[in-house]
Amino acid sequence: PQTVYLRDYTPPPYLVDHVTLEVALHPTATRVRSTIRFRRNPATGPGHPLRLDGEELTLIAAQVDGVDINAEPDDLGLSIPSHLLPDTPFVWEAEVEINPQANTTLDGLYMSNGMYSTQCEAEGFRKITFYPDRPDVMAPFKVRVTSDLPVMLSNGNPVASGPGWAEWEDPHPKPSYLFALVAGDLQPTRDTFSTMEGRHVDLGIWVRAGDSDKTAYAMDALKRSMLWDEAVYGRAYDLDVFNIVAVDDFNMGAMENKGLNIFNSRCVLASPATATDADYASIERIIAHEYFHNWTGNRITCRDWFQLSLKEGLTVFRDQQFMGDMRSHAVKRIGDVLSLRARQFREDAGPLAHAVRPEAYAEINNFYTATIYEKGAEVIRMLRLLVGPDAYAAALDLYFSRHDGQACTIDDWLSVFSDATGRDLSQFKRWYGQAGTPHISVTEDWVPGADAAAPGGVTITDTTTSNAEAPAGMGGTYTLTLRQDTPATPGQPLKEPLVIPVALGLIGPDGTDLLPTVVLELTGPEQVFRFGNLPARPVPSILRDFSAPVILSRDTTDAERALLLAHDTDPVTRWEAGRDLARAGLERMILNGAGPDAGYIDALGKMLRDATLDPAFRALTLGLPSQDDMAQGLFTAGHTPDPDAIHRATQGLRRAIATVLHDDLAQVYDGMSTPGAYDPGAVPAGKRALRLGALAHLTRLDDGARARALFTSADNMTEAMGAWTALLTVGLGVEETQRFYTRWQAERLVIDKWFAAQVACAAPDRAVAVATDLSQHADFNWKNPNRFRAVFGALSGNAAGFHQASGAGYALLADWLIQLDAANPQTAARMSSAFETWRRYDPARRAAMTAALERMLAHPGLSRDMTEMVSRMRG
Ligand code: B3K
Ligand code: ZN
Repeated sequence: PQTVYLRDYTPPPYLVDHVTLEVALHPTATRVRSTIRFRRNPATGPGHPLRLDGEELTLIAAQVDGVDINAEPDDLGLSIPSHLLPDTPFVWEAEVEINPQANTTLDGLYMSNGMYSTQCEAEGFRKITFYPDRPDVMAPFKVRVTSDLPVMLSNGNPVASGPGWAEWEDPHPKPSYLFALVAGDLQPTRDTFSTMEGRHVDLGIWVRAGDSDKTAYAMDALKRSMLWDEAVYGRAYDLDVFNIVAVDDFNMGAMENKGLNIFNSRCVLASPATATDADYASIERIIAHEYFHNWTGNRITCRDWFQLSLKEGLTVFRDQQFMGDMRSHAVKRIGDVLSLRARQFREDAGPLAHAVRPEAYAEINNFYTATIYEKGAEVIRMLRLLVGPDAYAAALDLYFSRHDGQACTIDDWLSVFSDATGRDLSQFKRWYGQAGTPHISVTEDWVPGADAAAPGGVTITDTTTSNAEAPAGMGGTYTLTLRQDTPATPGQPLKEPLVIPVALGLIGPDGTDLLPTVVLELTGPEQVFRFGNLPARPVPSILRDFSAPVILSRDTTDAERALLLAHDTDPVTRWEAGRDLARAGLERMILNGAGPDAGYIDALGKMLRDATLDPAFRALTLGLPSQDDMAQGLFTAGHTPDPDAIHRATQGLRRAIATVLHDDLAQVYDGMSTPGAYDPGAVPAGKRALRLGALAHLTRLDDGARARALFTSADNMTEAMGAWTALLTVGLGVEETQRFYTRWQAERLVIDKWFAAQVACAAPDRAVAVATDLSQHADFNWKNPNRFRAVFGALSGNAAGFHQASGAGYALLADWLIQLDAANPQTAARMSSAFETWRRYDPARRAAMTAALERMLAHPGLSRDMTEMVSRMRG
């Protein structure tokens, strides 16, 4: 496939002043008439042809200024030579025919369950009409839809409507990727919002008949998001209506189309009986994320797709701040760290590693990655930490005032920060261009003082910028040497040092704070920091609040970890200390055949019993590192991970925790019940998380008695799922699996869970068989991305099951990806990253994984999406 390079960017030679679309919907023969007012871009000079992208369109007729023009489209669009176009503004009109029913890619205009829906980001608009389908061409749109369906929606404000037609007008210039159109037999849930600027906004959430009882939470989350963006970023909504539509067949979570967000049903519909606490949190986050895009993405958009993180990294950072404010900052941050490591560090460590601002792509849809999104958000978090919250707020105000209505670059974004703060960000900019996760290693030195520490506290010296010796005769001196090193990634063998903010605190041997959090700036390959006037040798608490997306290594002892777990005042490093203890113990079990670590279990017991701690935090502490996480850690440390050994060790540790802490777990289980009506709020959700975490352990010992009782009595999906999966995980729950299905057969989102949990919880030697059986179930619909992902996403997430030594997991997934690719390349390509870890494993597994990659690559007609992903993975 053709590669697109950032360095080849050129501005658009023609700009668009206005677009009118008339869309006559028909399942197999939809007609789209476009009237587009073009003008030459004075910045690019004369002589350029007018290039219009267009794919899978049948051109009926085209005119320039009312005169028929003989345009001959190829597979990718058409060009009109400059000399056939006037120098003054002109009107392009075209009529095309498209077939939404035949569109299984879920990109462009397509049908799902009798309704019409669109997805245009990144390049779907070109499947609707001929257009310069690039984000730096922005225009106001007017849309007239005709169809025999009762509801017809598009971007902007409603203008007029009658039987069989509706007109919409979006006054805000927007790129074509934000275009949306929906038609169907949809039911609205309505509400209103008054902005701080006094605008009255009609809110609507549109769903299929029968789903209206599941919209209340999303509506509430939307209003809170609107209020929060006003209060925290000073940004008000800018149209008279804001609509959200739920669609069952959708490639990702949701899409921020201007004034008309389109959501995967799974990311908007919730009722206590059908959605878990995790679903509620994810709905809240995604509603906020798409809403926040109105300012960060829609009003200020990207110049080109290499700048994708400009809108995605910033919007993820904003949704993280919002969720922290709505729930608990500590719990939110720990959750974000977990998913960053699970997805982004994994990506950075393998053949798909790429920079937050990539330099080249074949298929842009392959770059909606954890690196663009989550690492992009981490980079902004570091920037905010380095400049401080006030300067961050000032820089954002400048960003909005300087760039509103523009299509921008990451350079523009950083210039705003250097202009607002006077700070030179040239080294910081490397975070955008350099792929890979930096490793920071720490060494320490301690010189006791001749005298007790003097009043006045700890002195801090960065020896790279100052030669000052610690004042003699006053307390002890602790020296911390930090080294940074980023391993090579594909196409980037050499790495430069980054600016890394390292938030640090020092803790005394008795657990007291010797030094509250300071932020050290690591800019060189190695830097030495000296802390003088200390009363005793401290234990460092490094990377507080996970101040940078790096891998930290430090020679430490279990005793120090236990001290941090008991006393660290920063919840993230405190949790991390427990995590490190668990990891170290598991590694000894895996590599040396050691037994479960009694010290770790003892420390865990203390956390479980500590009623002063937030239950949600305790629940996180109870979680063990995932098996994939262990595999990645072992690989990074130079070992070849054995998925079966990791599975056995994890099981062994769980059994030991259940046995040793039985009484504490039973007490937590009884004490954390949440009687009364289900409330999805963070506090009761935290209690349920802790209680269900305890249940998972107890189910190993009570033959499933508690879990069966809870499954029967549960009046909410969180507890029903928690009880059922606790049974499945220990090989019980056959009857409950049947009951679950019978009860929820009519609820497609619940049936997705039914498919997923059986595969995710299957024993390693059963997972492939379970997935195979379920793929033959009458309710398995491989063309629905949610259902496909339920089975095959769960398979690749079942580490020991997917990595079965026989290679059967690899072969099964490859077969299905080939089948899916022919219908839906985007989802197939996204799920192919299950193979990105092949280099970690032993020769036999590597051979089986690379054979699966070769087989996919050799498949005739493989999509551009899959071809790019598979060739990058194969390396
Ligand atoms: N911007 C969309 C993602 C589009 C993905 C295109 N393959 C959703 C979001 O990030 O908010
Ligand atoms: Zn986004």
